[in-house]
This record gives sequence, C-alpha cells and structure tokens, in this order.
Amino acid sequence: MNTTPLSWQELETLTDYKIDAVNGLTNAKARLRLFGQPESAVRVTLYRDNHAWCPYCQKIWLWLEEKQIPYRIEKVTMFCYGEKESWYKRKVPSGMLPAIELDGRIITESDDILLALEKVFGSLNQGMEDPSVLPLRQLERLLFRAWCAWLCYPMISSNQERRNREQFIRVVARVEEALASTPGSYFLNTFGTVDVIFTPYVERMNASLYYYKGYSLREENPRLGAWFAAMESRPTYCGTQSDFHTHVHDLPPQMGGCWENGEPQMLLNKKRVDNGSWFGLPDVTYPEPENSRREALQRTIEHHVNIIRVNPADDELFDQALRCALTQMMTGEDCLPPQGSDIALRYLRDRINVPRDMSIYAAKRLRESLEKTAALVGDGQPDPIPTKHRRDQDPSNFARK
Ligand SMILES: N[C@@H](CCC(=O)N[C@@H](CS)C(=O)NCC(=O)O)C(=O)O
Repeated sequence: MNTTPLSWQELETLTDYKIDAVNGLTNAKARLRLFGQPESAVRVTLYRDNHAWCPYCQKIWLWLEEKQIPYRIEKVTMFCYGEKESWYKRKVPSGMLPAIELDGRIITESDDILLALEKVFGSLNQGMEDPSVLPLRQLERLLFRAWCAWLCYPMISSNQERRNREQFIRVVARVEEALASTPGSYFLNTFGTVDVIFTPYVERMNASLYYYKGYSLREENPRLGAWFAAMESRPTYCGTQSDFHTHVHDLPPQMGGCWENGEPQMLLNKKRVDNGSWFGLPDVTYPEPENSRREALQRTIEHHVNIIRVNPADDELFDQALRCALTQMMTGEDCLPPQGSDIALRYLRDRINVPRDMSIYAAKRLRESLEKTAALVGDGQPDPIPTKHRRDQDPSNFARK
C-alpha cells in the first residue's frame, strides 16, 4: 500500500531521540565531555577531524573516553574534504591531526599524545612502554604495512595479488596467536592500551578487505571475531565505530587509492555494501537498539535544510522524496516519491557518514529506506563517489544554514 508523505512537523512528533552529549555515552557530536565532573576540571582539548574518520584521532578519542578524562573537542577539516581552518594551521602548521592541548601545551603525533596523557592521568591498564605492550605495538604496525601492501597498490598480476594476500594472512595469524595467548578476548589479560591501538586500523581493514578484496577479516579469524565482539560490548567503542559504507568510501583519498581484485566474492561484497541490504554485514554484530529509526529520523530532521540544499536535485522535489523515505522508515509503508527522485535519494544514501551523522544501526535503517523508496520510481544511480577527494562532504556546507 502507498501512503502520502508526512510533513516535517508530523515527522517530528515521531521521534523523542535525545542524547546527553556532555555526560552521556560516547558520541561524535560532543564538543565537551565531562563525565559528571565540573567544567573547571578540563585540562585537555582534542583536535580531531570533522568527519570522526581519522584513525589516529579515534585512538586518542577512545583512550580519553575509556579513562573518562574531561576534555573539549575542536573539529578540524581534513585536506581532502575542504579548506583547513587557518586558526588550526597557526596552532599546528602541518595541519595534521590529531593534536591535543594539555595544560596549554600543544602535542601532536598520536603515540606522543598517549605518552603525554599517561604521564598526567596514568595509563589505561597497560603503559605504552610496558614490556608486554611494545611487541604488540610493533605487531600492529606490521599488520598495517601488510594491509597497505595488499590494498593500496594497483594489481600488477594475479601472482602478486596472491602473494600480498598470503603475506597479510601470515601477519593476521600472528595476531590470532597473540589473542589466543591470553584467557579473555583482549590482547592482554585485561582490556587496555593495546586494544585501543589496534582498534582504528583493524576496523578499517575489516571494511576495506571485505569490499575491495572479498576477504572477511572478522569472520575468517575466530580470535579477531571474538575481539571485535568484546570491543562492541564497550559503549566507548560503539560511540566511535563506523560502518563498511563509510570506511570504504573514505579510505581511497586518504590512502592514495584502494584497488579491487575483481574476484567473484569481492564483486558480491561490493554490491552489498553499496546497494544493501546493509543488515547482516560483518561490520557490527551486537543487536540493533530499539531506537535506531528514531535516531535516524532525529538526525535527518536536525540537518534537513542543508541536506536538501546540497543535494543535486531540485529542492522541492527532494524535500518531498526525503519525507517519503522517512515516512517509509517510520511507518513501514511504501510512500511513492516524485518521479525522477531516485538518483537524489541514492545520492543521500551514499553520503550518510557513521559515526559523524548517526550510529551504525540508525544509518542502516536510513540507507534501507532511501533505497527502498528510490526503487519505487527507478534504478538510476548517482555519479560514483569521488576517490581522489571528498569535497562532496565539505563540512562548511553544513555549518551554514
Ligand atoms: N603519525 C601521525 C599520523 C597522523 C595522520 O596521518 N593524520 C592524518 C589524518 S589520518 C592527517 O592529519 N592528515 C592531514 C589531513 O588530512 O588534513 C599520528 O600518529 O598522529
């Protein structure tokens, strides 16, 4: 049955989604985190990217959240998304992220940042220079290099591709061994610094190898599978966690390219990540929270004026189409959008960014509704997402009303 689209006012009545960005659970929206302490307790400012994408920023973000250190957040534009803020270049001339200001002192380089934070606030269960931590930090870099060698160079021959894959899998076997050597699911006896250090790139490896190589890191390696599940039991991690779609399209400009191997499994995985269904992908395994649709609705309503303005389609046409998708998401009933709005709906489907815009399940719900609604009027696809830059996601478009 086809229903008529709800108005923005009617849609607003369907969501009561609210978070306490300052004292509640880890979230990408916050500009200040207090963990129940007074603002006068703040000694740290974290400078991180607007898109909540930068892996080195995620490392510091997660550490501060785990330690519950009160801190401020200043968001900065990465080069491939738009213009770097001049106030930031005055503080950090290279423009590199992350940086922190600790008692007025600027520190860059994520490892140096963690060392400095440890000195002041104590370690996160294990110190960065602890003899049990150092070899695991080296293993993380080894895994990173094997991943880059496989993903980020054009495929010269299938032999080369096979060798790169085998080399990566050999390093993964060492990671599996390290995880197996402790009784729990974490790298050492308790959760700590090492888990935080592995998190950003293992999350990106899981997404990118699934999509570009047809290899499911999380499913093919039981210890890593258990580690991911253990990480997902922590609200800190879930607040920073991204999804496959976001990662695979954010990585190419940052990494200088990601290369598909064209194998049958890879082609299937790519289709699934780009066109859905997004449920059941191995980017998340904890159960869906009951408020995911309300979250997706709330976040879309908050930004709908800019979302409509930056969409390449006519504003009025897309306003109606977007309300159709949101109506479908909230009522479960199909809502026929205007003819010619299929590409516009898919343009937005391709630009939901997790966790910047919303959490992982909310994004899946919204992507599904946009796709389902688009499919009612056509199978047109927007231009491919750029791979050399992501200025289509320039945050300055969202700062102004
Ligand atoms: N070694 C540095 C690497 C930091 C880094 O590569 N940051 C990238 C983002 S992931 C960056 O700031 N690039 C500049 C930009 O994209 O604007 C660290 O550990 O902090």
